[in-house]
Amino acid sequence: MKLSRRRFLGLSAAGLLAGPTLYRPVLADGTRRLKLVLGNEQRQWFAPTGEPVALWGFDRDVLRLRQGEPVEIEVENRLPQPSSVHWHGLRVENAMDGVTGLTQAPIEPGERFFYRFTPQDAGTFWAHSHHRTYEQLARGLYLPLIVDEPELYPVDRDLVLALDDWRLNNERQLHTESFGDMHEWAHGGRTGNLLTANRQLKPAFEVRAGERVRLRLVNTANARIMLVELPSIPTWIIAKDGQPLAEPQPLSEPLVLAPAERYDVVVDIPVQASGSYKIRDVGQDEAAELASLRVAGQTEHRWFSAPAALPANPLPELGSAEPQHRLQLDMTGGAMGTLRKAVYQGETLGVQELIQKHQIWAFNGIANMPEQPMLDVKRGDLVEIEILNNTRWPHGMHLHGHHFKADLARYPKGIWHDTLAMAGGERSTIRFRADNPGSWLLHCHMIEHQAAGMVTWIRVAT
Ligand SMILES: [Cu+2]
Repeated sequence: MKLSRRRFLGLSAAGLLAGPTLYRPVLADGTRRLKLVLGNEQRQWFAPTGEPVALWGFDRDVLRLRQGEPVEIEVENRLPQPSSVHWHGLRVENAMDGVTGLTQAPIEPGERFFYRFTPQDAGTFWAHSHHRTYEQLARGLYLPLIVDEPELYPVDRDLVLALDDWRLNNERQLHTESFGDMHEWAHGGRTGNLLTANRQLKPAFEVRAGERVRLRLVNTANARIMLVELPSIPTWIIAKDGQPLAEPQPLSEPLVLAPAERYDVVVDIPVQASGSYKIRDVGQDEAAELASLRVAGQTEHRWFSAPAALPANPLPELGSAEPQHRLQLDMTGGAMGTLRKAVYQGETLGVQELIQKHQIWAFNGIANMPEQPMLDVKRGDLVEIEILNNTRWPHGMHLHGHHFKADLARYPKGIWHDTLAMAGGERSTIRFRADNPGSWLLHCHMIEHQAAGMVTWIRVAT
């Protein structure tokens, strides 16, 4: 079954969010130019009676790029704080990675920065601030990012679901006094009291009976691990963290979605379907609706076979050879943990002193960014890191600039990650080829944990 581009675009425009990006002119060298503005945003979550909720955001709902097409993205900062943009999961050049203090200086208020890169991989990604992230992400500075495959993947509808939680105060505005709350930083991080999908309350996406729908799930929350329950209809995972599965895998259980993780799934709306299918977070005491698929009408065509695999992205071969580097990363700290002291900015400090400096987690006994990288490698080296979660808390480990494989049985076998959810006490060996030169972060994406110590870096020689 193949749909024409025109039909696809028409359908997806109706389904919101997956419409074509409005590009500015193409430069002579084939580079697309576009602009993103970081600024204030208001959401009418409690209309008609309530005040709009004041957030920060990008000036669009979704960014859509094309695989292999160079882009120049002008980012203008109209916020009262310095900021930056990290292209989460895109294997860009190091200077474009958006990590302040490591790959670039912050973009000051009123200033701009030009990000230039060529997306190598098609798939589902997201862009977000990488400066004072615990505050800026909680205020809303993120944007779903789709890189389209050159050949249209055959579905009737392509929907993004950027899932978030927000903490509002009694006035139903962002709870800003709790940014930097050390108690939360030492526990599970900042979680909210209002869930949204695409910055909307329980949006209902219209679908038709008989349609095949691609859902791109992105967890954009600071720290909430979601357990996403999809409708009980035929469903397959086709990609994780932007990277296709070699074979689509049928899915019948809720999906664990740690902060920054993404899944692309395909669902087939039954031919006899009617009414509404809910998508819920069942990870909390009470299940909460995130969004729904509302059936309106019928398709004329039918899907007779399971979805095909997406074409693989050009990732480096990992092979089965002995790695050039093999090391351990021992995660410690947090509430109910065993951390007694750690090195912070070159000084060994006890727990009370660490807490005074807003630190409470450590990698290999070091809280926060060490002066020297955790690992120095040559370009192309194979690396294995055994990550030991010696804490009582789950974490979501994110490596910049590379994708890796892990050996956790919870995940479909052989898949790629840029972010790995790890339960308390769990261990996993990740394996990757360090083929992207530069300085790259390895950190927990439960952002309060990163801010309170769970971050290190590796350096890949040119
Ligand atoms: Cu963590």
